[in-house]
Amino acid sequence: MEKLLNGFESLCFDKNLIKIRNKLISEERLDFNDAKAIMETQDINSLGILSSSVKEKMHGKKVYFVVNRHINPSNVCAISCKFCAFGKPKGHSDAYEMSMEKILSLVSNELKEIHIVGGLHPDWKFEKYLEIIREVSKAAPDAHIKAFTAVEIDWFSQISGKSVSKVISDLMNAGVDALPGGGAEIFSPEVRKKICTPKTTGDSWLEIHREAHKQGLPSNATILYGHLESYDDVIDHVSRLRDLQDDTNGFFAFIPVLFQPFNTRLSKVKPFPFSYDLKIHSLARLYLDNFPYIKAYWITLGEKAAQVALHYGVSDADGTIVSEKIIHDAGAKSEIGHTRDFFVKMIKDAGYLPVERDALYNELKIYE
Ligand code: V47
Repeated sequence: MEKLLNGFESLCFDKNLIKIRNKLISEERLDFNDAKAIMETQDINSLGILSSSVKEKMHGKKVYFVVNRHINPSNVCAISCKFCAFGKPKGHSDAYEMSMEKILSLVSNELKEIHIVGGLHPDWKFEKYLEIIREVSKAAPDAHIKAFTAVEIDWFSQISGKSVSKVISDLMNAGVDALPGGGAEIFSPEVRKKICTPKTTGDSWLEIHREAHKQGLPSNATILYGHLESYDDVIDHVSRLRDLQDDTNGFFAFIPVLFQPFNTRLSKVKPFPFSYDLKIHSLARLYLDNFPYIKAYWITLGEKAAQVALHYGVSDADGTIVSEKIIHDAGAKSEIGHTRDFFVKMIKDAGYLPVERDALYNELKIYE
């Protein structure tokens, strides 16, 4: 926090940020007006000083990454969200279903985290998803499995007739170690209606994570931004997450996911300036004072922008991923995966200390 004490006032030309700096020093929680000031500021450099100071107070120079892999067993999806280019109706020429053999061929014990999500398949039974988890868990006993968004859990509950609580305990018994943060999109019912009806509501998404945390299953949370949302929608989203985290303390990371329009039914959405990405990551770090990690999702941001975001409150660079499909179907320009060495260099070149982690944020190796 030294940077905030020494000379901040002489650099900063936004008096609202000076107020926020004073609150951070006196450890006072930011409120709606502070969040609005962050989203409206023109003083991006000072915002970076604020958010990186808080990040460094929490983690020093450490920035985490994980050797992970994404697996999407099928893109067949019973619903069609306007922002999504991945999901396909059954029988579509681009629809696919992986066999168990194919899924297991993607798994290795070198991986520390296996991230499994996919479409809401109209024919697959809940038992099939449990079987995938059991088999992956057997094939890679040292890897943590982070699988199925709250939207999938809601779907499993509908197709199996089991309660959300039972679905979660069955998944945990099969080998799920954490839930990914996807499906949160934006909680505002008005915007959600425009981009993804008839998906799980924001309230249900939050209740499913509350139940997971109650059962000891940690999770992440995302926001999909850069489409039709207003600043107030963004602030409402992070406020609801902060409230839930106050109750459960079950979230690890918050992940801003930048909307990619290509091949989607929202392709006419105008691009936002890069300052908007930096504001969202900074807001996340400053407002979500109870979230341990803010993640830069390099797949949507692009590698260079993700590196810049390390100076705007980000403490986690996600991971190797190997082969990303959901966002690349919507035109992401980043690579589909990267090596461990890439992250070590990317983090070091930004002036931070790379720390390899597992899915539960245990530190595995510090790259001095
Ligand atoms: O919820 C779909 C997003 C998400 C598009 O928990 C799109 O560690 C941008 O949740 N443009 C899934 N985004 C991704 C996700 C995630 C990613 C990395 C790490 C973690 C984690 C979770 O993908 C969906 C949706 O918001 N998505 N289509 C699109 N066109």
